[in-house]
Amino acid sequence: MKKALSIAGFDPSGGAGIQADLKVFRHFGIYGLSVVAALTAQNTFGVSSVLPVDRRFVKKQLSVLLSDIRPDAVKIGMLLSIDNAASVAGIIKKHALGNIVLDPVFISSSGKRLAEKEMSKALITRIFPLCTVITPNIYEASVLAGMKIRDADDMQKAAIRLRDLGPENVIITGGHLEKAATDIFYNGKFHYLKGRKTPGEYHGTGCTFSSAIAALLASGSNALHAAEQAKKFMNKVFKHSIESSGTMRLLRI
Ligand code: PXL
Repeated sequence: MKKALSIAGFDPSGGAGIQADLKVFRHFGIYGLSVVAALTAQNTFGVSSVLPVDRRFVKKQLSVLLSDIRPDAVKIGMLLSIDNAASVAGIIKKHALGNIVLDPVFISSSGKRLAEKEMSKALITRIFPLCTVITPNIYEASVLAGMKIRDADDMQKAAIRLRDLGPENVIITGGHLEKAATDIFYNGKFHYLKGRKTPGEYHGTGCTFSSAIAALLASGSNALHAAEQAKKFMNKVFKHSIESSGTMRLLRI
């Protein structure tokens, strides 16, 4: 059985982070491994508090796990501290792991900081060169590329800039641009991942999409095929989301 590892944050609501990733891995028939890099206290209204896991303990979780089990893909989500980004990069290099998917996480939908201030620099210098795929949304891509993104042309420019920083494939998700829910996939050529914008706020969309890509890479898909299948999966889960008492709906995975 193929295996995928999620290195991400803990979300008690199960909509984002490690719990969401494990459900997605299971959906695609992939055995899920996980290393917790941060804790959160949150519900469907938003994130109330965050707590980093000490970098030495993140490193310990990874080195003990990887001395035994080798994942076929790795999804990296909320790391919270720059120290954690450095630890994760070091271990991925040491074990020469492949099929690395980075979902850059800076801020929650409710506005809570989920990363230290200099995280974009740490991700670019440490993690980007290791990545098979990165999956920023419009906001994350604009922070990472250092430019405003107002339309589809800007998305293309940002994708080129980001790929120049090291990742093999860049996907900028367009769900946060008005009207469009088309994602741009760039691997030296542009491809478009079509979706209909589904009304409402959804919890954990970035986590769900990126872990679906990791699962598909683990099962042997190439990056473009993985992205296309992951987008189809997203279009399906949006349709069957779960009502919550908070401001965000939960995805049914
Ligand atoms: O979607 C960003 C995100 C990632 N990881 C965890 C989160 C969130 C947003 O709330 O809680 C653990």
